[in-house]
Amino acid sequence: MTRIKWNEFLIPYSQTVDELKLKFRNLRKEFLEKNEHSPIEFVTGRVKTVDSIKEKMRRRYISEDLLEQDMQDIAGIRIQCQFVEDIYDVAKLLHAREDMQVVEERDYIANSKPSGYRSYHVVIEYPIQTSKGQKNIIAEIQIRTLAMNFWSTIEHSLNYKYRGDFPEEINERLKRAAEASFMLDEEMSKIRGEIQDAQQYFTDSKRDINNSTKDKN
Ligand code: 0O2
Ligand code: 0O2
Repeated sequence: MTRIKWNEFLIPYSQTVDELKLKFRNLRKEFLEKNEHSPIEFVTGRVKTVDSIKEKMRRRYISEDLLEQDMQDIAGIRIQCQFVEDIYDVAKLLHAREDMQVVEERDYIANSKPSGYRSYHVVIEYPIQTSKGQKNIIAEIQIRTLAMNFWSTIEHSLNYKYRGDFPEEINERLKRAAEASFMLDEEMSKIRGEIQDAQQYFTDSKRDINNSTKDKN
């Protein structure tokens, strides 16, 4: 078995994350500049650390030869949305794009994980141009609301502390917090029209103020 040269191995993943972050952030900008509601609120991304890759290889019995195909989140992008409805709009946008190919989807919103985790995962194949020509890279895009992200960030940090083996009381609290986060998303969806009108009003007023300041100068 050849030993992986990690620095070299991760270069295309880092390029993938950089390009995707830029593209999705620009998509948000485009919506805002056209004065439309953007289904994308924030975009973050990261390349999995070597330690984390090795740990997942052991846990999932992934061999070095199959690493590129079988570990789908070495390049990870996270798209946060205001409303649950936005998540499905983002998923549609991903399907319609010609610069990437959706290869798998996991809807942990309709089917939340036993932990209470909710998110929509889209696995894509993304072509990058390297010094040796084109290379297709697998990347995982996690689409979630701000509330889902809040819950999973806290649960993820606690996981580091307890290594998944939560005391019963914490487990119960996390489940209750997941239900509260679900209800928050539902409430926000119900008043979505009101919130969007308010946001539109705020954007229009800001533009009027900017224009009148420009006129004065
Ligand atoms: P941890 O473990 O959460 O503490 P910039 O382009 O300069 O604004 P930067 O600094 O490169 O961005 O990072 P960015 O894009 O703002 O966000 C990096 C964070 O994204 C990571 O934080 C992760 O929390 C999060 N993230 C994004 N996508 C994924 C994903 O698919 N999986 C996971 N696990 N995390 C993701 P940290 O501090 O690197 O890590
Ligand atoms: P990281 O970088 O620490 O976040 P597996 O890891 O085997 O369960 P698989 O089949 O690769 O999963 O894909 P899945 O379940 O679609 O996505 C795994 C990723 O989803 C995790 O990455 C987390 O980012 C997130 N995730 C899944 N379940 C949970 C959960 O219960 N709580 C939280 N907070 N996040 C979850 P990793 O591999 O853990 O890496």
